[in-house]
Amino acid sequence: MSQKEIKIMQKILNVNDRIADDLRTEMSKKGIVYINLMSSPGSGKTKLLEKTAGAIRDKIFVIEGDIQTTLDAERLAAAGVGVYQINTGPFGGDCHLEAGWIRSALEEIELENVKYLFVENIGNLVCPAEFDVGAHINVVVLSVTEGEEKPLKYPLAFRNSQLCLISKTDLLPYLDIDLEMMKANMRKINPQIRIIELSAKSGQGIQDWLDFLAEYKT
Ligand SMILES: Nc1nc2c(ncn2[C@@H]2O[C@H](COP(=O)(O)OP(=O)(O)OP(=O)(O)O)[C@@H](O)[C@H]2O)c(=O)[nH]1
Ligand SMILES: [Mg+2]
Repeated sequence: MSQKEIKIMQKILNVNDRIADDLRTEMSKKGIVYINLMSSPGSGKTKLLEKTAGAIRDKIFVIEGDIQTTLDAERLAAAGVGVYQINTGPFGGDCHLEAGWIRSALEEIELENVKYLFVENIGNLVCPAEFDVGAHINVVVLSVTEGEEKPLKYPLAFRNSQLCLISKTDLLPYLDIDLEMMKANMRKINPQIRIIELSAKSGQGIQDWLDFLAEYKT
C-alpha cells in the first residue's frame, strides 16, 4: 500500500520536473530571464515587484500565485505590469504552483518584448520549494522581522534558491534581529547562496537587485 503511494508521488514529481526543464529551455531560447519568488506570506514579494516595475516596467511580466483573490495582481496592474493570476482555491487550494500550470498560463500570455518573467509563488516557505516551476533563478525573500533561525527551520527554500533577498531593512532600527546570524544560517544551509539586503520602502539595495537581474545570462 505505502509502496504504491510512493510510486504515484514520484510520477507526479517526474512529470513536473520534465515540464519545468522544457520551460527553462523555452525561456532561454526566447532570451527571457525567468525568476521564481518564494517567501512566507507578507515578506514583501509584491512590494518588491512593484518597485522593480518602476525601473523596468515594459520588460517584465508576472504570473501571480495566490490561493484566493486577485489583490496582488490588481496592485501590479496598477503599477503598469503585465500580470496573469493563478488562483488555486477553486482547484483544492494548493499552497504552491506547478510547472504544468505555468505552461498552461503561458499559452494565454503574449511575451513579446518581455525580458523578465516572474512567478510570485504562493506565500509560504514550505511547499513552493518542493516544486520546480522551471525558473532560471529561484529567489527566496526573508524579511528582517521573521527571525534569524528561519533558514534552519525551513531549509529547502534556501537550499533550492540561488539568491536570498533580506527584505524590509528599513525596519532594522526597531528590531533586535542579528542580521549576521541570519546570513550565517542561510550559508549553513546553502554555502553558495547570494544574499542581497534591501528595502522596497526606502529603496536601499534595490539597485543591487536590479544589477543582479541585468547581469544574469540565460
Ligand atoms: N517597512 C516595510 N514594509 C514593507 C516592505 N516591503 C513590503 N512591506 C509591507 O509588508 C506588507 C506585505 O507586503 P507584500 O508585498 O504584500 O508581501 P507578499 O510577500 O507579497 O505577501 P503575500 O503575497 O501575501 O505572500 C505590506 O504592508 C507592505 O507594504 C519594506 O521594504 N519595508
Ligand atoms: Mg504578494
